[in-house]
Amino acid sequence: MKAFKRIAAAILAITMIFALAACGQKSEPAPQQGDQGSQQTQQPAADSGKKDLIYVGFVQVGAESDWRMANTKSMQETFTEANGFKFEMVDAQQKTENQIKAIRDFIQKEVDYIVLAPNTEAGWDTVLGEAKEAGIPVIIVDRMIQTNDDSLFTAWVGSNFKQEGYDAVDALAEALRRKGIDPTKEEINIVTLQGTMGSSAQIGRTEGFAEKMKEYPNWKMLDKQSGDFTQEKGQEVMESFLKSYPDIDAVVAENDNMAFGAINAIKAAGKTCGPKGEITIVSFDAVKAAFEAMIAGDLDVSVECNPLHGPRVKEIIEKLEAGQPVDKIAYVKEGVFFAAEAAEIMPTRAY
Ligand code: GYE
Repeated sequence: MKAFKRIAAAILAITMIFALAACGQKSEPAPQQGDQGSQQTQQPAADSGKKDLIYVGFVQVGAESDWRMANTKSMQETFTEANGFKFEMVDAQQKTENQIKAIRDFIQKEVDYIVLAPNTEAGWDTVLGEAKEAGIPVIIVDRMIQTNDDSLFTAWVGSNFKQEGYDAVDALAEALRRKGIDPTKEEINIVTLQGTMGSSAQIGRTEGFAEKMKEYPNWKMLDKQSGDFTQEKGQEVMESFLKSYPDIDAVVAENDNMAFGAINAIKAAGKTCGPKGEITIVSFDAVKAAFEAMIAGDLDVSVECNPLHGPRVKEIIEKLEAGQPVDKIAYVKEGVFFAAEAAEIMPTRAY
């Protein structure tokens, strides 16, 4: 499709030159269309005034968290004109229906690639079918979609959220140990602040944690509720948990921002948290502000989730442009960071 579009554009350009010449007008330097229909789709002609930009439409979830802001920045800094791209982003404000509309708009605009960070997993088949019909490759980043038809997307790059859930169990056990609490013996009462319900990050982290937590029959999950990945809602949910459960030992916050809300709620309730506090907090993402919260002694540990997908998607697009195969599914490697090491590691963090 892409090659076809470019060949058509080249033919059109040549036709226009002849038309102009036929009209007896002074011929300007031809407006180059880059490859002039050849298979080498990347390089514009040396004398071309304007590069042959690759048009990328990015459908973003929203601006709900530090992670998301870092993700947006990574995309914006990667898909620049200087790098050969025309880039447009839609902030869907955490609404899947806004994302579906944005995809339809990008199809209308005939973008070369659609990059989708799906808000929730379900309900993509129809609209991605429309993108496929239009010949526009869809690259999925961050969260995943549920579909029985793998041909609806070209590639996906993101995190193994279930693994992150497993890691959070190990992280909580270790954080307790570091406080002198034996995680295998004492009763540990836990509450979870869940992310956006139905999003891969929520599903994977909740399921992974629940599954691995079975290794500790002495741990009890008192309650789980969604804080929609925002600090504000995380704080609200934590406030209500603190009212309902007087003996919370640990909080699992499915992202750092909800942990920040939980810290506010805990302090407002006259309780303490962090490595020296009564309540142990485990969160996900490991954004810079989480390191600050660990250094401040409020947060025990954060399980990393890497948002820097811009360069990864660029590499996928470049391979596709060159006709090379790409991995259908690519997971990003991630670590776990504890408060005790936060001050040392913080300067090395990119987000
Ligand atoms: O953990 C959270 C963000 O999907 C991995 O979304 C992403 C999650 C991330 O709002 O902070």
